[in-house]
Amino acid sequence: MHPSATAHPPTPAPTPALVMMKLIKKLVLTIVCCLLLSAGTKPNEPTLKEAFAGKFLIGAAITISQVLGVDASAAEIVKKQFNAIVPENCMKSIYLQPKEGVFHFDEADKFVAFGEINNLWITGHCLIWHSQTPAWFFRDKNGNDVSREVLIERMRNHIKTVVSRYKGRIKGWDVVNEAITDDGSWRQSKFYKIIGEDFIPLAFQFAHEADPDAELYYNDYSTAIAAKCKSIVNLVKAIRGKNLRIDAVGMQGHLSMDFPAIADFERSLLAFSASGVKVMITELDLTVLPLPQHFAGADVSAKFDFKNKLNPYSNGLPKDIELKQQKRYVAFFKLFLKHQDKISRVTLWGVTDNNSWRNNWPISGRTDYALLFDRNFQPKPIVNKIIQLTKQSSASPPTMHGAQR
Ligand code: 9MR
Repeated sequence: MHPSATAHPPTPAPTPALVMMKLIKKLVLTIVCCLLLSAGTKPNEPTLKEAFAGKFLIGAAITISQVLGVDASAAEIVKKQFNAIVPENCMKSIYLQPKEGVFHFDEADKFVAFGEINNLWITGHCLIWHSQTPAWFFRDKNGNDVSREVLIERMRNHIKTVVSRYKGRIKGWDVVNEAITDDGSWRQSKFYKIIGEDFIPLAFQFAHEADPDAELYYNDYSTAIAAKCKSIVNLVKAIRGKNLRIDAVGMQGHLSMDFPAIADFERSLLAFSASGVKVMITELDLTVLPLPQHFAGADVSAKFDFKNKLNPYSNGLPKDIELKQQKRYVAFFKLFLKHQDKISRVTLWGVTDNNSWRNNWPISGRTDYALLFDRNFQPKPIVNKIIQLTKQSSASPPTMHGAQR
């Protein structure tokens, strides 16, 4: 037998088509890897929304440039990593109704469409707030305060127009924002001064009438302060006592490195849950910058002169501070996971460090590092640490007021 009869035939030279196929395969693989990396997780790790699935929603406040695709890289992070959104600014009354009866829904419509296209839980923020309400709301044609009746009517009209426009599409509303001060007293806002404390139950009533299926929330900052917490619990009880709908208290999570103490935050979280509503951690961020003395919270009227010594990390965050921040973020996420049966949503107040409000409050023009994604649209190491936490977590036993979504 000829030796060549049992030997393998010589391998044919690769055809140009075969070479092309191999190249395309390689290219596709590279693109997939790059996409996975740029979207914020290692290829084999779950994204944030996958990691928190079945625990609570994980969301972000987004800007109109992200909605419009101008800030496209941040928008990609939102789509990949989060399953809930809230508008950082475009649904505040000063933008929606700058003049009486003249509504501008263009940006809000686009924000809602963005949420729907990307299958995100949409929260509206915020219907009634002392800040960013246009001046006309409280004034008559002579520039004097309007009567109680007129202000109630303006509130009714604003809430009904806005909530009914997005009926069935916006799943929950921050109905009243920041009505109680840190010492537990009523904020002396125009709403309070003209209408009295009834403005709150009235706002909840109007919102419910406009969309009976929407969840309704009270949202505030520094809720770990005992006196403030107590007044919010009383407020929740008063609203429920009138048989009005209130689904959750939003604990704004504007944290700093030493405020609040985790134990105080936990005490308030438990108190809100025990009052019969869900808890949401809204507006989460963690500033690493020094605050002017004795300053915490999120009072938007506070402004301090810019001082270089209060902007120490403009050229980068030192490793020790980064690690300290990671430790504190981890401690808070551990707390959220421990009470996942009471928490329905955790929302970051922004996507990347470069568009965080923290860079401009209470001093403008600083460089802060308060969020989970950096200025190059990359996940910080903390993202992976949080994801790892979800693999070990189990909730405390469900309570009567459990809030599993
Ligand atoms: O992040 C928002 C910032 O861009 C606005 O300039 C500011 C205007 O008042 O509001 C910020 O968002 C606030 C939110 O609506 C309510 N809680 C406190 C937030 C931070 O100030």
